[in-house]
Amino acid sequence: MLSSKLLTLVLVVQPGRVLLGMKKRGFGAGRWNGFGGKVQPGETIEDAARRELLEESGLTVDALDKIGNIKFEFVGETQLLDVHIFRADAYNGEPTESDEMRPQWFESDKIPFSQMWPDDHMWFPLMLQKKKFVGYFKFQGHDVILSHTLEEVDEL
Ligand code: 8OG
Repeated sequence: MLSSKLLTLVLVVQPGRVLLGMKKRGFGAGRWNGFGGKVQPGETIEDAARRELLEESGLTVDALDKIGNIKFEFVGETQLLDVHIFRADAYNGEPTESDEMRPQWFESDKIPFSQMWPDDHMWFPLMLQKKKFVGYFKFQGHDVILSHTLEEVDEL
């Protein structure tokens, strides 16, 4: 039986561009990603998403839209990562480098998928079109997807 760990991920989107951060250390280091991390005890998932966004990018947001949920299995590991993905279309503050992330804007048609988690190119187009989705990805190591499901849903 696999246990699961709750994680958040926030994509800040502006017309024609997306804010990503280069992960400087830890899990996913060397990859561009949205901002997020583990949900702490006593926190709601959305509170955690806001806290991690602020800690990693220096930004606050008014509205966060739930956009996706992906579960990740890593062969040989007993914990599923249950990642709750949010999109924000407006933000306050200036993107600021943190210990963990170096933020940078990317044009929506120049997203650096070759330097991102290998599942991202499959669901980023849905996220950019504001379509909601659920998925499951089974990884061998951090680079190889052995199998996956991904489907659009009306509600999360
Ligand atoms: O706290 P930590 O930095 O370890 O959290 C991991 C972050 O990485 C969290 O925001 C969730 C996110 N993440 C995964 N897997 C994947 C993935 O395959 N693609 C993307 N874009 N993000 C992921 O854990």
